Amino acid sequence: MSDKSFLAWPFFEDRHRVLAKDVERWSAANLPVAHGDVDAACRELVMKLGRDGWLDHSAIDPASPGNLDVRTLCLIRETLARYDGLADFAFAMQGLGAGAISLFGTGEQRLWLRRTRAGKAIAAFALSEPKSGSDVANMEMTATRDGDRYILDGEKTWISNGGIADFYVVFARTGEAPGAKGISAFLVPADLKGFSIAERIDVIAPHPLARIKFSNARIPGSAMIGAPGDGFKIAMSVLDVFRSTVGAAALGFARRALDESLARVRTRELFGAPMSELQMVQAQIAEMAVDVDAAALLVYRAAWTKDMGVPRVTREAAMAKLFATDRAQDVIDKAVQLHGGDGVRQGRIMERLYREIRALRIYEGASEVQKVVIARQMLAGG
Ligand code: COS
Repeated sequence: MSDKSFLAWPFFEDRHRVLAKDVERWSAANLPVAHGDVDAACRELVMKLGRDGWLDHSAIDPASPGNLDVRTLCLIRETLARYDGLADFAFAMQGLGAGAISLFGTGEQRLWLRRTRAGKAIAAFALSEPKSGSDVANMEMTATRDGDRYILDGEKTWISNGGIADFYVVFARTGEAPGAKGISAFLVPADLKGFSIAERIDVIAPHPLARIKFSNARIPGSAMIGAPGDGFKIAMSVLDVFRSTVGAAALGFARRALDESLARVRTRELFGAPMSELQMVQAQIAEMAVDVDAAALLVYRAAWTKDMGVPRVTREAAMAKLFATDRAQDVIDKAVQLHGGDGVRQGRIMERLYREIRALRIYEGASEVQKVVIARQMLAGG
């Protein structure tokens, strides 16, 4: 049983405590799913998460718009990640993919949210390019105005849900100004003529991932999200919400590693006594526990700050993501060590966690980018 004492922290309201119990119960009954065919597994997960109401939290309700509750997003991600990394992925990508529409979409664009929340449409966020990952302002993909339409040309890569998504939120250069101020965001349905999947990408913790291509793909002007030139700020605002939730997923992986380690050291005998009696093992457990609690404090501080209506939580979200993903890597590494040979045995939980945690220090802003963001805000006095 995972430590739940954090739920008593003042960051939460009673509705969060109820939700935490419900999502725990749901996860225990439904997860993990078989990962053999990740496309099929993700489709099934999105369907189930939508059917049972969890995706209602991942995007705003077009019928009664409010704000995304970041504490709720984090609690769900933390719990799903503890049970099944692919379930966390499926939940998170619905939110990230639909994020720009939730925050900035027109009434017509928000109609898509009914389908993402119901698990009937799969969403994707298409920002990175082969030549610009961390340096977003340097993107090359273009959206050229042609009367009342835009023509999309270029490539995006590392696109989660690429290949199974029903629509993509795509960022492209519209040229109002050089750099960050000349980028706009578009809602692009996957059946658009001129859109194709250029390559499916395999990674160490498999999930749907692709390089996608646009060749003379024409979309109506009404597909633009926000105003011309607002794309960079839209992308950053979406990441402001979802970066803390990446920290929450890392926290879920780390908690699982700690739970598994506690169970092991209590029962596994070494030198005539349970491993837990060895002080070197106790030191590992203590360090893991401190990292888990410190990560949780940063994650839920960032989520709470955003939910309190602070418009930009860039620094808090960056700190939460940086620390939680980095420390989770270390917690899991220690847990692998405590599991000995079983820690690296294919198909076992520790081996899975060891693979699943790694990408979180890279996607949605690599650790180095988070450091730049934090340092800039500190130096600017903000
Ligand atoms: N919310 C709203 N506006 C923001 C913002 C935020 N969180 N962050 C920056 N902006 C605004 C800035 O205020 C600035 O506008 P003004 O000139 O009007 O003030 C504009 O956007 C440009 O910002 P900045 O000068 O910081 O841009 P940079 O090109 O220097 O940004 C980093 C650099 C590295 C911080 C940025 O490119 C980044 O976050 N990269 C990582 C991207 C990422 O996460 N990729 C993964 C894709 S998802 S898997």
